[in-house]
Amino acid sequence: MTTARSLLTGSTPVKIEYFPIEGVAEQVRIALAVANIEFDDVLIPFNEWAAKKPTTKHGVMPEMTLPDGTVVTDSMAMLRLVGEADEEGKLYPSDIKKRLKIEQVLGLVGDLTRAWSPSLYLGMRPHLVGYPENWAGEEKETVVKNVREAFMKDEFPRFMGYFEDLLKENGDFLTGVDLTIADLSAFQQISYFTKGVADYVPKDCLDSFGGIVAWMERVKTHPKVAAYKASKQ
Ligand SMILES: N[C@@H](CCC(=O)N[C@@H](CS)C(=O)NCC(=O)O)C(=O)O
Repeated sequence: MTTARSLLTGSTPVKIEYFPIEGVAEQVRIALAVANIEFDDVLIPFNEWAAKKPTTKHGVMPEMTLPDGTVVTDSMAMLRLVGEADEEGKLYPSDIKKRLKIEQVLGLVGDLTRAWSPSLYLGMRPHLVGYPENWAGEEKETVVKNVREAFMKDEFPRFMGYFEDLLKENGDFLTGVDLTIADLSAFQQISYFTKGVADYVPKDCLDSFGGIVAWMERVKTHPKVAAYKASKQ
């Protein structure tokens, strides 16, 4: 039987190609580090993307190339594969009850990402939501402000409330005592809001969610996560 670990390890390291940002690839990079799988972290500069895009399977990154040459697309598929390969069996345990909890959290993270999407696209890719590609000026500023402030007032606290409930119910991490791929995925999306990179999303937006702040600290100080982060500095 082919195991996830045998797919991800071989004579050459697995390769992950993505932009030189955290984005959707960081959860996979951290999972690889936690699962103790050597990988080649290939950073593609933004100015090389136009030439590379047509060579990718679905016109997007990340792409993962397994030691046997198989190309894998989609960060969530990668995350599950790497989780399954964890030598300690904790990142994505085979126990179906544990997996069901993890899947529900991954779905919730997907819902949060989707709820944030209009705010993101209005700012970055306005032509995809009905505005000119070069949209700029006062009108853009006002629309982006209104949409993002509405998100921060209603949707953000609603979602953070669900994550706080999960922590109350499950303890140290979102699905129980162990760090799983659910924590890595949620951590990546939630920490984005604290980076000060999106206008009208204040860096201190999590201050009133003490349970989440404490959980984020536990994720960051998990020995393998901390070792990975330190290795990148
Ligand atoms: N579902 C995919 C989405 C990948 C995706 O949308 N990648 C974006 C960057 S986060 C991309 O490659 N954008 C460049 C483009 O669309 O040309 C995943 O999670 O891997």
